[in-house]
Amino acid sequence: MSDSVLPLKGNKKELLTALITGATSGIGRATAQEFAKHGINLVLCGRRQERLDTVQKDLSKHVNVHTLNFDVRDKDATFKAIGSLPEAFQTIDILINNAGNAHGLDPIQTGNLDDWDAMMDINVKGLLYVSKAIIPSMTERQSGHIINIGSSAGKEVYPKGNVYCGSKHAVLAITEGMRIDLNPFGIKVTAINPGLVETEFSEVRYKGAENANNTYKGFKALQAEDVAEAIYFAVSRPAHVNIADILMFCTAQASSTIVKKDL
Ligand code: NDP
Ligand code: 8X3
Repeated sequence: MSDSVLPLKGNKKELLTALITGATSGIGRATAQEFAKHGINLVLCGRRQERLDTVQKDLSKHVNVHTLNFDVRDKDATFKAIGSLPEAFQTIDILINNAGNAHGLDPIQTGNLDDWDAMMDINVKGLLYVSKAIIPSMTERQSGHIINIGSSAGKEVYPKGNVYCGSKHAVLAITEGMRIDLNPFGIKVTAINPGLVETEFSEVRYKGAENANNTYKGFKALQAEDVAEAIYFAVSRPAHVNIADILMFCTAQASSTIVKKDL
């Protein structure tokens, strides 16, 4: 299926290109797969080159794919990588700011400083660096769509969530700020805020698969593909429609702290 002529401002007729951060795993990788199904060319970003190569190999059968290996915490590396894009990939129509994780789950009084740095540097500052590298070309063209992956943790705070929730509240505030500032340029800005999604997220949070195993037991969590479909829904709306904000849970989840489990 190739319905990649999506309704961005200006009725662009050539194929669209999306840059996805955190495309080596979970929601980012599933979004790359979903976009490839719809004929959207891809710039896939992450730190694990082997995984980038695997996803590229898989999706190159359907669309043009370029990979960028950089750590979003590293300002210079971020600008250098995005500045190095070959001409065919320089026009980014859709930016998916997805790279991010929770690091640790501790009460504030015993929280780990390195974990705090990681969450603020990756989830908040990394998102800003990538956006800063891409937004000028969108304002110049007066066209584009930015989708920031927030979280239900950006809308409510739960025990031991402190800094991760803070980082995701910041993502939501920055998203709303982007929507206001980019309004004169006709650029769409969307927040996608999922609850529990079964990815490698918990392995990172608990620093290893062993400890993470219980997170998704006893209920069917959202799958990365469910979120990817919501993202594609947002990018495929008509030119006059901007999906501002989606909060999505699995059926078993009612809030950050209420999950119906059959254990
Ligand atoms: P995963 O752990 O599966 O994926 C995280 C991705 O982020 C990986 O591709 C990783 O790539 C990338 N990443 C992490 N740190 C960096 C870094 N410093 N520089 C560049 N890339 C980085 O988790 P999810 O797919 O679940 O998470 C994706 C987003 O969704 C995150 O923003 C997360 O906060 C959010 N989210 C997740 C939920 C969940 O329950 N899973 C719920 C709500 C929101 P690599 O290691 O190769 O660099
Ligand atoms: C990830 C979902 O509930 O672990 O953002 O914060 S949660």
